Amino acid sequence: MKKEMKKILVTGSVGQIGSELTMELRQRYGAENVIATGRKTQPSEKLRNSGPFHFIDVTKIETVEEIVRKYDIDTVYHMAAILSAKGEQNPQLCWKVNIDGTINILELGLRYEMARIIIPSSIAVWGPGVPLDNTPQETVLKPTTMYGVTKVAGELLGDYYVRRFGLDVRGLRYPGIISHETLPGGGTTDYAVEIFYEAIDKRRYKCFLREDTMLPMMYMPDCIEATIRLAEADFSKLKHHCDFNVAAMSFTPAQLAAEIKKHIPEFEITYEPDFRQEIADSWPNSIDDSAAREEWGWQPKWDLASMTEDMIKHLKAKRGRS
Ligand code: AKB
Repeated sequence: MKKEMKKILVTGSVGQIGSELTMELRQRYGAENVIATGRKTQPSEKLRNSGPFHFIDVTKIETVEEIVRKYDIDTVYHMAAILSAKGEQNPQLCWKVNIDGTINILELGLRYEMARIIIPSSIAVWGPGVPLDNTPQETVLKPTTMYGVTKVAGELLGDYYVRRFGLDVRGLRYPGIISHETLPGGGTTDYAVEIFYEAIDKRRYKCFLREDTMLPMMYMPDCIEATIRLAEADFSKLKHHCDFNVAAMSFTPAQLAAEIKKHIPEFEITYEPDFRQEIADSWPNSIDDSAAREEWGWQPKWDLASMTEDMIKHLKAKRGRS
């Protein structure tokens, strides 16, 4: 008989999404029931003091298995990944972490008859040939980045484990995630977080994408809500498993800068596109998430205006600025 969701392992818990997801899961399921893990980066005091934390390496199955056995883990939120920009600088590491790490988690899921595994995917699964506006759930997946290649493979692997072994695996395609708690690292959408820090600290920002680069984005509270809502959805109602499109808002750097200017009128933005422009150009402008809305009730709450206001409020308080 399958276990229930009682002991949760979060990989990549020191990262941008993992750090906030862990805190929310601890709130909901009890701090001692959520085991946070990371590879090298030291956790914040807040994270370390809020419940168990261990260092593991997802590419070395024995280091993960030790924690699975120690805590009798039945659920994994597998957040550890190398993102798009870092993946282009080190494609082999990207493959190793994202593919070896994912299959290790899936194998442990089978071995220990886990109740549920959540493996996020990304808008990076798309590439040339895809409709750029309102990109459908079912469409061609031909990414041109190593990160995208690993995310397509991760979705297919997850779906394979569902079909072949009956393992409960779920995943959603994150857009760029914007947050004020932990900085993102190594992504193409990172500009949409950096811009807020620089606007508050220096009143100016040099953007590494062109001003008209439209990308799908989401505010962290919506990201956490989407992830946990999918994890808690009734499995029998899911027609898809590891590849749900989820959308919240889309904007260009120029539109974000204009929104920031409403709160910080002196703010100035300049543009100096680098290698990340090509990555961004291969991703959609906006996505159709009707499958997520129908199958598990996805409904975003934050838009560009409300997210910008909230980001500035929190970051001003954090940086001690008025
Ligand atoms: C990245 O930019 O690589 C990530 C993503 C969209 O998955 N934020």
